[in-house]
Order: sequence, then structure tokens, then C-alpha cells
Amino acid sequence: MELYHNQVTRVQGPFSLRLFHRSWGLMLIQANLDGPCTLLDFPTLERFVEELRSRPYDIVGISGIVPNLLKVKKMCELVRAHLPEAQIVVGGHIANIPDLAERIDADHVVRGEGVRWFRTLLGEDPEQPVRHPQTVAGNGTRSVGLTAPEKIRDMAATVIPSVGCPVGCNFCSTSAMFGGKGRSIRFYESGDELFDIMCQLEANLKVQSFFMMDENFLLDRVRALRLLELMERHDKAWALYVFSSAGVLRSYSSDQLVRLGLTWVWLGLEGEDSRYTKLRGTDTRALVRRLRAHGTRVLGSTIIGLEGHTPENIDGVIEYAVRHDTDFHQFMLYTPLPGTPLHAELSAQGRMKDESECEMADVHGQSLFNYRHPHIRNGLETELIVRAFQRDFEVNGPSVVRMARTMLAGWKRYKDHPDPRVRRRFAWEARDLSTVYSAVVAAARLYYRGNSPLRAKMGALLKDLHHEFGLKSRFYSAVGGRYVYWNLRREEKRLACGWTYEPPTFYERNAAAQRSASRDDPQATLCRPLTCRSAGQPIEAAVVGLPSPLAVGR
Ligand code: B12
Ligand code: SF4
Repeated sequence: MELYHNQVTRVQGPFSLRLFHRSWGLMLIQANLDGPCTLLDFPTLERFVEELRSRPYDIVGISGIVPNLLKVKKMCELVRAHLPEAQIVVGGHIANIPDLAERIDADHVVRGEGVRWFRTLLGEDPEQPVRHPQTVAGNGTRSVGLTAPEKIRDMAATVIPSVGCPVGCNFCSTSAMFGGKGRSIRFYESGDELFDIMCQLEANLKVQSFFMMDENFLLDRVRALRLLELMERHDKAWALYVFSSAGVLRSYSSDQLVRLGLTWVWLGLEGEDSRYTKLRGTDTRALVRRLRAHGTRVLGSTIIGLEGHTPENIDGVIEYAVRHDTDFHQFMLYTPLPGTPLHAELSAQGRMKDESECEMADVHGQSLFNYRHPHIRNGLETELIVRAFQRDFEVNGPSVVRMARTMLAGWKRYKDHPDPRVRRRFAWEARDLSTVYSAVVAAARLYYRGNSPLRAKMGALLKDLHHEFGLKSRFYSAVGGRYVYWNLRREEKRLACGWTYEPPTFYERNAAAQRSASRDDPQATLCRPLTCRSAGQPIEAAVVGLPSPLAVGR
């Protein structure tokens, strides 16, 4: 399950960032059930069947998104064949397919939030506070032909504050799924509650960065600023990865964002002249420049195929996106997903394609329009989306190098900041610049020796790294650069031979399932969810022994 390679660094070949993300929705559900619950994440077909045969499960829950339709259908058939007594529950974004219940053999199709739904089904109290799973955000990180060692201190923990987004853009399936405009489902209401969960994750997982899995985390200013207040009071030099809309981001000062530890942001740029209110009045290029100058890595997201796009103006649209020079750029086809206002509107206009023209498995925004575009026709979009990625890569170069540039800018700007907490965060961010990144940039310069503009870019960055880190950086670029270059070329060959990268299977039991497991059962990891200790009151009042600000270590 890759984010970057599927939809962001898609054409970056051996430079592409490869990593897997767990199924957080399923993890959240498991963490919140008192009854026995086993989670099998990313099973192969054989492993799934083996599990169905191994125990008489009463209920089998399956999560999916729209393009997973055929897989989910097959899984339901297998459950019926091996566990005919079991109830089958299907949830996640796939549930928005209007006639899903007729297409698959399931007992329940659940739209929206799953924790509450499952607790109700099992006769557990749906109003209990939500427990939080403990997991790191990504695993198996790989780029330039090398797999990064899984050093827990370098990893980010996933935090799930809410699901949905009240902004309610017409195409947004996540917003629609959890109530649409003006609504969202909040698992943690206050900055105090979030701070408590993050302190526990920090202590247990030994992390200091957090992937805030919330569509628009900064939108709730009160919650975000209270979190900042607590981070400052308790001397937490944390780094945050967030999704944000541009208007919301702009409403914070650079100083606030830096103190909040904004390390990485996923920003919807959508497209020039797109009429989304979240972008109103925002010069997104200036915003991206400002963020990067302060050390925040930006993943910009642009839509290809807005109503006004034509074969004639599309290159201008792509150039506009590319000029943002973000660290990463996602391009997505404008895709009306079932359940969204856009889908309803285009269905009413009779513009949705039927499945003979675009199968459900292709409804993922990286290949085909699932509707009839007024100007872009005959499958031209398949080439256009690749063209956009290629142009960004051609002009701005590999994302892994762009990231190094942003990190270096942040380090140079803040290494002498008067607040030691801010300094510590930037030192943590910059920890690999003089070694790993110096080698990677040197390798990239070698790789681009026949491409003057990119070679010059890499050369300038390498010079800056040497200037900043001196001998150490020179040494790593000279020795490590050759080694990385060799791996880059090897990865390129592997990819050309059709090598693919797959996630491992994760197998986890909650406490009740662990208790009932017999010695002969296969070993599973124990799910150890966190309980928020703040529960509506300020965290310092709720947690006896929360380290005082002065006592907190490095
Ligand atoms: C993390 C993520 C990923 C990870 C997936 C990790 C994984 N193991 O599945 C990665 C980065 C790999 C990924 C890839 C893709 N993704 Co994605 N992804 C997300 C993202 C950002 C967060 C999902 C998440 O964890 N949310 C937090 C959890 C707590 O919420 P949740 O998953 O919705 O779960 C809740 C409910 O849905 C429900 N629920 C979930 N499962 C179940 C199961 C049962 C039985 C029940 C009862 C309830 C239930 O209860 C949960 C708790 O409330 C969402 C956007 C979003 N914010 O939701 C897009 C999103 C899910 N992805 C999307 C898409 C299109 C893709 C890709 C096709 C992109 C591409 N072109 O390559 C690929 C396909 C991957 C695949 N083969 O399935 C779309 C799905 C659209 C749709 N309507 O189907 C989304 C909604 C983004 C968007 N708005 O376009 N993705
Ligand atoms: S701002 Fe982003 S997350 Fe919120 S509704 Fe719009 S697209 Fe969805």
C-alpha cells in the first residue's frame, strides 16, 4: 500500500519514495472493541483463506475503497465458502458505491464511522471514549535502491484526531463520507486530549514526530493552538506532518507554524482559477515558497481535468503547477466518487460513464476519467496525467533531493533560534543532511551528468551542504555518493525487469483475542491501545506526574 509511488513520485523511477501505510481505519476499530478481535492487514489470498480455516470467526469485517470492488467481492465469496455461519461486514469508502449490497454477498454494508457501528453491533457502549492504536505511520521506506533501516526514532507515529472535513469541497469523498459540509467526526476534542495521546505515543514508541491523520488538522485553531501551548509548556520538540487547506494554513503566522513543528504539509493546490473557497485569496506559489523557506516540506496536489481544462490549455495548467516547485507533487484526475455532491451533480446531468467504459477498478484518479469531460476525450487524460508528473520531474528533479533543499533551508534559518526547543527540532530534522543526503545529492549529480540544468541544481545544493557541514559532507558525498549511484542504477535495472514492492502481512490480536488464543495458534502481535487520560479536563489536572516543563529530557 504505497502512497508516494502510486500517486506522487510515480515517474521518478529509482528516486521514487517507496513506503507502506497500515490500514488505520481497521486498526482503530480493533483498538476499540472489548470483544475478541483479530486483524489481518494486507494478507495474500492464501493467507486470508488460511485464517478463515483456522478459527470459527462469528464476524468478518472487510475494509475497502471503490477500486477494490472485485477484491472485496472475492473475499466475501471466500468467507461464505469457509465460514458459512459468519456475518460479513463491509465498510470504508467502498460502502459509498450506491448498489454495493447487490454486487457483493455481505450482511452489512456500513457507510461512515466504524468504531461506533461495531460497538453497537456487539452490544458494547458506543459512547465510551475512543482508544487510540499505537502504530508508526510508514514502514519499508525505500528510495535510490536502498531500504532505510527501521530506526524507531526516525519514524512518525500516526495520530487520528478526527475523520472528515467540514469544508466540504464538492469532489471530496472523505468529507462526504463523514457528513459533508459543516460536519466531521472528532475522536479527540481538545488539544489536551491530543497532547496526552501524543505523550503516550512518544513514551511507548520512542518517536518524536507525528503524522496527523486528519484531513484538515489546522482548521480547528483552538485545538491546534492549545496543542502548541502544551508542547511549549512541556518542552516538546515534536515534528508534525499534516494535511491542510491553503486558506487555513495562511491564517497561521510562520512563527506559529514553526513552533508547532510543522515539518511536512499536504496542500491542495487544485489548479489555477479553480473555484474552491479554501483557496480564495491565496497566492499558493508564495505560500509554498514561504513554507519551504521555513523548512516545511510541501506536498502539493493538483487536479488534472477541471471543467475548464482543454487539450489546448492543459500544458499551461501543468506549467502553473510545476512552477510551485513543491518538494512533492501529486496529480490526480478530477474524479467524481460515489457519495460526493460532484458525483450526484454529474449523474443528474447524465455525464457519468457506465462500467463498460470505466470499470470500478479504474476509479482511482491515475488513469481514466469515470465521467465525460466536456473537452478532454478519447482517453487523452491517461497521457495527460503522466505528462504532468513527467514535467514536474523534468523541471524540479527528484523529490528526495528537493526535500534535502528544504531541510537545509530550515536548518540554516533556525539552528541559532533563541528557543532551544525550536533549535532541537531543526537539529533533529537536519540529522542526516551531512551524511545520507550529501551522498544522495552527489549520486543524483552523477546521475544527471548529461542534463545540465538538473546537474547544476544538484551541484549548487551539494555546494551549500559542503559549505554548511564541511569535511563530513565532502567525505560522504565522495565515498557514499558513488555507492548510492551504483544502487540507483541497480534499482533502475530492477524496475525495468518488472520488480514490484509489496507490503508484509500484519497479524494482530486485541487483549480479548489473545486471551482466547491457544498455544497452537500462530503468533500475533498484541494490539495495545491507548486510553486518553484527559477526558474533557486540562491534561495537567488529569495526569498526576506529567513531567514538569523543566524536568523533560532531550
Ligand atoms: C492512508 C490512505 C491511503 C493509504 C492506504 C493504506 C491502507 N492500508 O489502506 C495509501 C497511501 C497506500 C493509499 C492508497 C490509495 N488511496 Co488512499 N487514502 C488514505 C487516506 C489519506 C487516509 C485513510 C485513513 O486511514 N483514514 C483514517 C481512518 C481512521 O479512517 P477510514 O480509513 O475512513 O476508516 C473509518 C471508516 O471508513 C470506517 N471503516 C473503515 N474500514 C472499515 C471496515 C468495516 C468493516 C467497517 C464497519 C467500517 C470501516 O471506520 C473507520 C473508523 O471510523 C484517505 C483519505 C482520508 N482522509 O480518509 C485516502 C483515500 C481512502 N484513498 C483513496 C484512493 C483513491 C487511493 C488510491 C486508489 C490512490 C491511487 N490512485 O493510487 C490508492 C489505492 C490503494 C489501494 N489499493 O487500496 C481515496 C478513496 C476514494 C474512494 N471513495 O474510494 C481516499 C478517500 C482519498 C480521496 N479522498 O480521494 N491511501
Ligand atoms: S479542504 Fe481538502 S479535505 Fe476538506 S473538503 Fe476540501 S478537499 Fe476535502
